[in-house]
Amino acid sequence: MVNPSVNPSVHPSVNLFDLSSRRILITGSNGGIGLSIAQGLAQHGAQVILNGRDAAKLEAAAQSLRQNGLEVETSRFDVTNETEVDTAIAELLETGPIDVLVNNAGIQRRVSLEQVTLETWNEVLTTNLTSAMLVSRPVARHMIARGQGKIINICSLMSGLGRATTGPYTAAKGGLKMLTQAMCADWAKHNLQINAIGPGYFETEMTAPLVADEKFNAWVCGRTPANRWGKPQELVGAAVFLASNASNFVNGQILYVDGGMFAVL
Ligand code: GCO
Repeated sequence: MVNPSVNPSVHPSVNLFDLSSRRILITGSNGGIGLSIAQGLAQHGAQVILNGRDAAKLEAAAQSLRQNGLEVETSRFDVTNETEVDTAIAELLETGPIDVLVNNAGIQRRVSLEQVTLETWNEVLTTNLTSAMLVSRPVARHMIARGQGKIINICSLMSGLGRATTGPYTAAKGGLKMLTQAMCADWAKHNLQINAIGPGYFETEMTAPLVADEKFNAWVCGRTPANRWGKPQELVGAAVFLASNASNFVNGQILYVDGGMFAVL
């Protein structure tokens, strides 16, 4: 007697996490967390498209993956420039679909809010939040027409918690969490799944000054239940899950990958 609660169509040989044949665009992926996520997705079978503003840095990042036998395309555009975004996405769609979009591009400018300039505020909000709308808009139109697609927004621990001197970043990442939920509201009915990853403290170029600061390093290791910084490759599992069929009924969610920091006082 077959157990009716077990889905007969799921056979052990089916790999829910298989990314082969998926074409995945990762913005801001010529270094840091974006490049680590791109490498991990490619290692799990995806065809990745790296993005960045700097052509030389982008090509160097692509070579670093290709020399490991990974399939990599590049698309140079500034995620804050509407014309560059629309042109680049149209060009990419001429040569194939975009199955998954990872909105990773982001910057950090540490300054207290009474000191921040409007220029710095706008730079952070545009790069970390508005860019996700600018890139997702043409990609979502394509995904809606196809009747399928996935978007992963790289948020932050600071989508839910503040820290002194990171006001613009915190506001942007908090907005990106809510934009994830807004995208779900608009696009889930078209079979798009839009979710977020909230990294905790990871050792990257962006956090290098913090890692080097003995007092701050001690605070992160003490405040994080896992008592350590994350390694960028430790974000790959969450990205593979949210880019794969395993998350087809997950929508509008944020998955914190933070060693437990968000869960405890
Ligand atoms: C900081 C850091 C953080 C981390 C990360 C935490 O100044 O506290 O830059 O913002 O980068 O975003 O989730």
